[in-house]
Amino acid sequence: MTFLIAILILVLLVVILLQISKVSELSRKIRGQEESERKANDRTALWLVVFMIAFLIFCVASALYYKNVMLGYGPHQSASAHGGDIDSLFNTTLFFTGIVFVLTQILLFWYSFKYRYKKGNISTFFAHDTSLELVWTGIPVVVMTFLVVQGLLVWNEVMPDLDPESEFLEIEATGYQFAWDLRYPGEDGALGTKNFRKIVPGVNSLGIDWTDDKSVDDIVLSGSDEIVLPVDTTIRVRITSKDVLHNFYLPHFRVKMDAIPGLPTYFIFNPILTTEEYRKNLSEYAEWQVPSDPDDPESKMRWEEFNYELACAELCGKGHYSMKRIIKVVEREEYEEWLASKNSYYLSNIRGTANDPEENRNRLYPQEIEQRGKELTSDIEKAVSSDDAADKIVQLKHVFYTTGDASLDDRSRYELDNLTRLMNKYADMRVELAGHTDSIGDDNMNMDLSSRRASTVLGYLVNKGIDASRLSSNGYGESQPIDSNETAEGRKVNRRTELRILS
Ligand SMILES: [Cu+2]
Repeated sequence: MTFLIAILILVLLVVILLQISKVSELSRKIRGQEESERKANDRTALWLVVFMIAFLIFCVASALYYKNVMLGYGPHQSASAHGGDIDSLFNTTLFFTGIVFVLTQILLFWYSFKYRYKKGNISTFFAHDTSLELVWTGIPVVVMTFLVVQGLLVWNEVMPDLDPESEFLEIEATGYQFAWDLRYPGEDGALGTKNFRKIVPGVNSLGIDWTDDKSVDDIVLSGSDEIVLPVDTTIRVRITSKDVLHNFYLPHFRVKMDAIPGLPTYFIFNPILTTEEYRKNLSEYAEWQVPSDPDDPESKMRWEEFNYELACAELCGKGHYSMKRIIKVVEREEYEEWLASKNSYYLSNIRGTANDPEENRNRLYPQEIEQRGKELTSDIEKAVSSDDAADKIVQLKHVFYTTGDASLDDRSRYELDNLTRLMNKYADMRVELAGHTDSIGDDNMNMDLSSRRASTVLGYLVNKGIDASRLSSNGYGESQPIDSNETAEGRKVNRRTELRILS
């Protein structure tokens, strides 16, 4: 029995020894793992610091590398009067946010390094610190207030209420999928009123009210025309949209505004650099002194091909990109010339058509009177200088009578006043006034009517002080048609008053 107990004790001792050696072997293993984990932690922490340094260097270096393609730096100085203030506002914001950015990155990575796992380290716990709260609330409040006030000052430069009496050019931009309609005021400097109820697709797509005198000389640029603007001029852009949200963005002038259906917006800017001047600035930079077409070394330099751009800065649909337009800023005189070369939309597309409002039909606009004066002057000058008898006949295209009667329509006055002026200019000119009718009606009655009409014109001229001895009048009735009497148009041409220069 004693022997048995001794053997059992021995076996148990062996088991204990074996277990002890196992435990020490296991603890040796664990100790090694801990060591390697510690090393891995140290390595990661160090790499984080290395990454931080590389990342900050990359941020600064890439900003410096791309400086010259960013607006506000290098060649892309602002082309508008207020743009410099926007650029410096961006710089001020960049300064403050830059400090915060660099500091937070350094702290983030440095703390990851410093407070990596170390045996025996215990985190400190604190629930509240009033002075810290004050610091991280107070500093942003002060900085934000400063930035907001600066921003408001700049905003007021772009959105002032202009005195309607002051000198400025107002144009209107209407966005739609996918283009802009640009409307310029004509000589009167004022845009006519609009009403969406007056929109007629293809005819009056802007809904301009043609009965408003201000709209008569308005110019509407067609889709691909350059938008020409005068330099050193306050320009107010009225911005609207016909369908979805668009955005009128002139990056080089630092202006950008949403075009909202039903809610007209605007901005004001003053271009200070013409396209030519801007190109000249660009030409001083090496990256602009390369051919504009990389495949063609003979092509123009990049700076020569530069143009200001209008872009739609709202993702308004799949044709969004095609809303890009070229803006050309020129000297005042060149702008005036360009504007004068553009025709009034109303006078060239609406006037005299079925779309011309009823109340405009019996009116004559100053532009038309001027145009008619020019026409008659050149017709008479041609007749005077020509030796051909056929050229001696000038049609008085804008002399009208009441139907079937010889009394003058009120609108004839302008043509006859022009004729009076020309009769005074060519003081020895003797003329015959000839009345003609179409073939409708009785021959004798037509003869009588045409002769009465011619003598009405003669009477008008005598009344205006032209010596009666220089004038004669004759009625030719329907005897000398110049067009077919079978059609209404032909008859209209045949009913006419002519001037024949006798000497
Ligand atoms: Cu758009």
